[in-house]
Amino acid sequence: MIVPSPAAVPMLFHMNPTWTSVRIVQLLDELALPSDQVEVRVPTYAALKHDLANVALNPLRRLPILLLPSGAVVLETGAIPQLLLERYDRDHRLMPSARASDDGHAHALMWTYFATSTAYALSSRAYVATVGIPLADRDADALAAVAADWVAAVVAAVGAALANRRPDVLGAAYPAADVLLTFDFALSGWLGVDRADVVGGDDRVGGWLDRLMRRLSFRRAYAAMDTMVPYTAPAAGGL
Ligand SMILES: N[C@@H](CCC(=O)N[C@@H](CS)C(=O)NCC(=O)O)C(=O)O
Repeated sequence: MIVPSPAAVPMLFHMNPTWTSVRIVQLLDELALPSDQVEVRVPTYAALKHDLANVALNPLRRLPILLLPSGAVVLETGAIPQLLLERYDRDHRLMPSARASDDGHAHALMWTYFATSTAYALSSRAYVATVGIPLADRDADALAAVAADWVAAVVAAVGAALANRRPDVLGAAYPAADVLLTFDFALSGWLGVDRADVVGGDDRVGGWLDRLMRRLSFRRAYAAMDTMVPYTAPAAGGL
């Protein structure tokens, strides 16, 4: 992958809809930026791993990578959305203003990192235990343990937040965190985790997830998963 230097606009490197970088692709869609404001590049796997220009951007050879016009490189799925929201969500459609006197911004920030750390730690555990491993060779006990941890940690927290009817997060008045968190739920479904486990049998969480998966931005960002995802949301409505 040849990286022009300096990039004219921020450049996001993303590869496929089962990778955490897809959260940022969806967030960019939600930000509704003109296409000349942030460019999305899709390298090949070989380029990510072996191309020297790419390895220089992230020696860990992982995505997402955000390359700024200054040449600065921003890594981490938590930091990139925060930066993009600070720069481009100027009318605070997706996340409450940090200057607001209530705690809406703090709450929203906490949930964006809940998605990209707490939830991701579990969804990626399921990914590693599943992807590329034939069904017969998978460690059923390990997968059951991930599903149990997922329900106890993620579904319980989301369920409690929804029950508290926060208007700013997980209620979609400001949907940035909800959008980021959709990835972990969708990935679990894609990995074959039962719908009952993905939402822990909690109808409120199930309804929230269904609404999120009906968002146009979700369908566009995850379009390539249509043929892969066993869990699909109902077709109408919006969050
Ligand atoms: N802590 C990093 C982790 C990034 C990460 O692990 N990305 C995965 C995709 S989900 C990756 O690039 N994997 C490369 C590979 O599997 O070879 C972040 O949150 O951005």
